[in-house]
Amino acid sequence: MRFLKAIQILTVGLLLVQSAHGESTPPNIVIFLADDMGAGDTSAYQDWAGNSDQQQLHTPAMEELARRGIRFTSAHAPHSRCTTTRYALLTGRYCWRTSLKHWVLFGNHGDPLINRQRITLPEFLQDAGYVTGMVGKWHLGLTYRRADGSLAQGFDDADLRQPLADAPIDHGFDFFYGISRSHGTSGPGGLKRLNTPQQSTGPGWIKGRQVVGATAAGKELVAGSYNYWEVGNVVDREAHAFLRRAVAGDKPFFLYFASPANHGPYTPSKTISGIPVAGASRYKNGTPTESNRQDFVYQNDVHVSRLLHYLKTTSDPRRPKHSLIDNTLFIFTSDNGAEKNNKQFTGPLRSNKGSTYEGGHRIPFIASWPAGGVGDGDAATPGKTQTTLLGLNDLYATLAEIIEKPLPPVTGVGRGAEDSISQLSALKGDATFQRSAALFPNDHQQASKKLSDERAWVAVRSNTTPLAGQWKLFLDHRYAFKQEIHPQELYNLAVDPLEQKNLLQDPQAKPALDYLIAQAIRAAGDDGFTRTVKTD
Ligand SMILES: [Ca+2]
Repeated sequence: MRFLKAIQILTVGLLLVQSAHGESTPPNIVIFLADDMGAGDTSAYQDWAGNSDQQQLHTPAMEELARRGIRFTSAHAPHSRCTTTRYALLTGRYCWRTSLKHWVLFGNHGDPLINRQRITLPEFLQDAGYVTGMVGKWHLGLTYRRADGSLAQGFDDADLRQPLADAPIDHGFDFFYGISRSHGTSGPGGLKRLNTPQQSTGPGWIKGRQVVGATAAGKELVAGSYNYWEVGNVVDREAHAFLRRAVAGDKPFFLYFASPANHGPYTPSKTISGIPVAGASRYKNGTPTESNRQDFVYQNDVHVSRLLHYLKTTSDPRRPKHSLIDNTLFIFTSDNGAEKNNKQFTGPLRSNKGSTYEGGHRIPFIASWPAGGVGDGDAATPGKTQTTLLGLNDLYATLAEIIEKPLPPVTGVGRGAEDSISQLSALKGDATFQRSAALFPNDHQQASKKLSDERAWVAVRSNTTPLAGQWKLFLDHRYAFKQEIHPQELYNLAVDPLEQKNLLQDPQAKPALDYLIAQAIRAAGDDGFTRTVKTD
């Protein structure tokens, strides 16, 4: 064992030497974020989910990515819903520290959730010389303008011909082509959402600051400019256009592909760049699924296959003789657990999207970066599986370590990444990596029968308690709102993965309980943070 350890240390040392001698260049980065997709929704996790070939959706591109790289079986969305996870992914900070303690931003306006003074992940990468692009679903709030150019109060008094006053390009993206929130509520044009001068559904496609389909007829968009069944085509087209422009330059690129699929309504495109999608999804045994929903999940696999194909077949202008894929960190993941509460989609977890039980926030997560030692890049051999804890809020610090740039401070103007801990060694396969702070997943549909603030539960999840196990403590909504500790449920996932036996009153579990409470006290508050900060 000691000999193996020595080899590991030597290997890490060699990588650093390579870096110091400039032989490696900052990697390109692709973060592909599926919507509402559980790990059971991809055949890359078939063995983990326990699905038979008759019930497992076949997602060959995701399987290929997993063979090239590494998949995590305990990766977590920081929250169990769309807006909150997207906030935490882009800021490295839990959304329960903001005014939005749970659930999502509603309506076509929604005051922008990301403060302008905050350094987002794409801004951080811009500062490091990256060209940054986003396609797809934003769902973090927009500010429109009225006809006279003044700031609109919301969608009702907005003039869609005026440029947006706050949009993704104000938060670090050089390029944005996407939609305000989920595709079914981002624009009119079908599914009984009529395109009229008074329509209140949404602006449809946004390019930079411009509403693509704006007309002089109030909120009425250009006929046909927004079509639910074409969202896959459009985001795919714009993602590849961004990549082609980026590769023509000399900067590394960061692409955030926030896929509208597979959030309802299920509207698979007929084809994407000639690849059939609608009607084309199959179970692993080859049987057509004949399911609109499965087709829409499969649409994500088609996107991934097209991105992989592009990266494999395009030369890297910064690294002659290599294709782009060698020095691209490609991450596939989802914004929350499976939409449906069904083990076929959630895998062996309790509950689903909208829950602080594992099914709400444990997600598929696959990463590949051959030049950086994240997987071997060989699609012919099995990939690695990693069981350590990871949160999507960790990507910020992980990328900071990769590009060797210090994180922003956790206080003052220009703060950022308060809850982000680098997972680089875990991505490289170190099975002993332990996340130094607990994870704090949030948003619990089981806490109230109706939508109410009582759903803002926060869990404290750690594998590093003084008591062996994988412990998870549930705190009710008063933690997020008032920093008060009111324990509700305690589970040891190592022996109780389905979160069935509440050990809160078990005296033997007290060391774990005390540890998790101490973690929660340290992490509490809107100005709190959980990453390690050097104070000297
Ligand atoms: Ca979602």
